[in-house]
Amino acid sequence: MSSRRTFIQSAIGAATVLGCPSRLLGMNRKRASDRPNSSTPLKVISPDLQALSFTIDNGVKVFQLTAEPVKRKIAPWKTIDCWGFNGSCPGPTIQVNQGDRVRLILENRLPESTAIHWHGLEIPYAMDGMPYLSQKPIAPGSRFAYEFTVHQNGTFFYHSHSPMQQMMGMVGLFILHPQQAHTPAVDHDFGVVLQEWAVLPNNTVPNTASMEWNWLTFNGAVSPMTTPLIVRLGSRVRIRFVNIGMDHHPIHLHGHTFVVTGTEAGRQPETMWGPMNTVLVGVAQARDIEFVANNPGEWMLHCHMPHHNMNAMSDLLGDRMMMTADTEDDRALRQMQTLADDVGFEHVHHAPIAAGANQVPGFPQDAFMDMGMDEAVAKPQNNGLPRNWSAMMMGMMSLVRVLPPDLYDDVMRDIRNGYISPASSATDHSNHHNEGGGE
Ligand SMILES: [Cu+2]
Repeated sequence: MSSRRTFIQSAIGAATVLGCPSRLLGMNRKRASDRPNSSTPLKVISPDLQALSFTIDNGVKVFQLTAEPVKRKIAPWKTIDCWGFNGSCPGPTIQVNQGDRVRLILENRLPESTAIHWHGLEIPYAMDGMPYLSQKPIAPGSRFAYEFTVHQNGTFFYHSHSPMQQMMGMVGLFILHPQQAHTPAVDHDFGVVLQEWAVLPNNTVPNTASMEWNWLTFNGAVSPMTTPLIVRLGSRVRIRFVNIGMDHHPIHLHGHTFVVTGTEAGRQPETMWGPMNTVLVGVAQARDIEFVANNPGEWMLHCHMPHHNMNAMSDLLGDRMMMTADTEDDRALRQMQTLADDVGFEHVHHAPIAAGANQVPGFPQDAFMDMGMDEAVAKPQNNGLPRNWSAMMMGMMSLVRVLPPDLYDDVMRDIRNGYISPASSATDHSNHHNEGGGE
């Protein structure tokens, strides 16, 4: 069971020993691409979201979008009542090519009127999706056909222009591919929608009037339920971020340096590509980042706002009060264990604390909170991660798994076959697991 995990860990370790990233890059470059033709743009993968299919009518690509209430499981123990499209929140990802004629037929199954705005698209005014300005509000039960030719390329998005509907989740990626892939060509292309939600404990409906967000999602999931981005060591990777919400999100990638190659208005000239490892994705903005995945490992990708990489544990507490007096190790652990037992997760026993911890003002902060839920979020993309990897994965966060070629091929095969490897029993790398911190 853990043999392959061990193999993955040791292979990553071995590759690290080789050191020099450029050497790794050269070594793997030939095998880095799965692409038949590097001048054809890659389809964008938006983890945890579906792509929207289309039909062709006289050369026009026709998409059907249904605006409707959606139940979205954002965490293993939390499903919210949001609004979205085609049963999904965010809505399914639309991908078309520069120059395409597209028709997007919106059917409104919401209990109120709506319309869709195509954010940043230079299209005829009548297609802009502004109720009372460019069109009549689309009444519940009725439809409206948007039709235009796209002449831009880049990372765009669609959304309801009604603010409260936006905060209920009515957004989706709209990728406009260039006719020829941008150079240098990428080997992996991902899209991620950033959203935030205010959902009180034991509630399911977001409070769209609140300014205090307790759930923050990548593509409609909080970590550790977010699906990792799987990339081959040495490959060139693009990740596209879109932010619709009330906060700006500084998105940080571990272990790599990237450049921002695009904004919500399309490709940036190369002269703008300064090195970064954190990109601020402002409200209503898109940012494309690109990097060479030359550093093997399981790298965090997350918003760096501290409250944005936390989950709302109050939901696990249910109607119990968090007892802040429970700072004694035994009592705190007992309390956390009852929570964990309730939901079937593993309360990790536990990151070490100092003997005199209670004498220190401010204690505890993160102590006692480690809660692993590897089984609850098991999926092929997580195969090979160390035991309790999920314990510190929270909020607006995912992993970029930079895997050596053979291991990359293994995980991709598992994804195709839907194979989930059994959870490993050993804890590895243990950045959180020093002496005294058993399993
Ligand atoms: Cu954030």
